[in-house]
Amino acid sequence: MSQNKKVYVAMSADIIHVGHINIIKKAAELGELYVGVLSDEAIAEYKRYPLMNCAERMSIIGSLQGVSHVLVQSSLDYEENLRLLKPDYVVHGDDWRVGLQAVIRAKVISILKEWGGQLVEVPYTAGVSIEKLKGKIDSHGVLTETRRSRLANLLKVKKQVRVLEAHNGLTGLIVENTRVVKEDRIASFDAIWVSSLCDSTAKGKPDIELVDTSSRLDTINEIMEVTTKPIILDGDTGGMLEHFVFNVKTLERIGVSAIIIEDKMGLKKNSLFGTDVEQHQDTIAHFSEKIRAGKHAQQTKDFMIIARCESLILDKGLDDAIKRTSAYVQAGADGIMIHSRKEDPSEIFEFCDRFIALFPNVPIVVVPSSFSAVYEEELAKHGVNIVIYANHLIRSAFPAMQATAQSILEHGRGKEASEKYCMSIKDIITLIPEAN
Ligand code: SPV
Ligand code: MG
Repeated sequence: MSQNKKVYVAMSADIIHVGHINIIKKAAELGELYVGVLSDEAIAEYKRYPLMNCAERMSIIGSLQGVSHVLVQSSLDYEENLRLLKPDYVVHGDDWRVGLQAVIRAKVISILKEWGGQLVEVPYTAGVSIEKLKGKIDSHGVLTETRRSRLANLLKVKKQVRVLEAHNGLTGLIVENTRVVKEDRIASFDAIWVSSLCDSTAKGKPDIELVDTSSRLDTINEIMEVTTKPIILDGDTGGMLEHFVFNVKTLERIGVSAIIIEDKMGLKKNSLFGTDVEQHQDTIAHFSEKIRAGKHAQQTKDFMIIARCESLILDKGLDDAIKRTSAYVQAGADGIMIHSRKEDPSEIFEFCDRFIALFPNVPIVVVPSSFSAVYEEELAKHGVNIVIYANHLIRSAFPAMQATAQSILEHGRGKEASEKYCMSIKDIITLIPEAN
């Protein structure tokens, strides 16, 4: 090898296959090899949470022949490590020329140019791809423990976790697989929200805790069959304390990561009705007792019980919201959710600023349905750790389906609806592959 040349390779190294070994061999022939192992956060940003943590992956890479140094690459973007090392060569498989990583590749080439470095591309090793291998692993499903702990793990490595609702297998697949390239990063959803509103609506029922626990568990199981991402369940009021303790154990056993329960009692109505309908808030003492009982019943360390405060929904004011959420944290809540039905997010911001001053390490959840103009970054600035898009898949599906039904009636045939609102027959029959 050429001793005075520096070579840089970045990889996630979560599953090592012969393609990685080829790249490492080629790279080591060019000079002293530095391998940047993607941090857990960087992997979680564009794929799902890694199977092994960063320290474990670094230790595996460090023991491979040809690797001289191992360091962390803390984002998909190579810039930080390239400027640190100023390598003569970066080596990568040629498969990144197209697809989601093409933007990252272009940036690597342009930074290397600054000191005359070069990108060396190794022909893609036919037949192996991490995505394929991961697909094979995922097709066997994900183990209960692994899925259950994923939310707590994500919260350790990500400043903010992005969640979208799913109410059946198909919508679960959309949350699992949708990705968008944004400048030099890839955006995806981190977790799945099983909403009471959407689960009920999909079954043609009102959101009043009418859909019973067995039916909610069926929905969760259907989603679990085809996904690997962590699940946060909308647990409504949590029901009677005596029932809640049983349900916590059931949810843990099947691999749900968190339940959010709201401080209401009596006949629960959807929060977005606000004070237009009669809704009653629970007492601090009783709701705290429910949280305590749930935490006491819990069998695993990673399951989370998150307390949702309805004070702003019920016009009780910020002081009441702070008083209540503080009590819920003292009772053992692993996080709090603050809800609002105002279009303006300023009361949410103010709440978060005050809450963080009291409890800097307790995760805050928000559901920006009414204040939907707010950006995730703005919420992050106010310390919001979990953003839930709580109802968007069902809200977008219903008008599309209704327009299709109306079009068939208006035209007395299906052609117009097919052309205007439907995917092709070929696409729908191949949408779900028969084999992985
Ligand atoms: C749900 O998605 O069912 C929720 C959030 O509880 S909200 O509908 O905004 O109350
Ligand atoms: Mg709900």
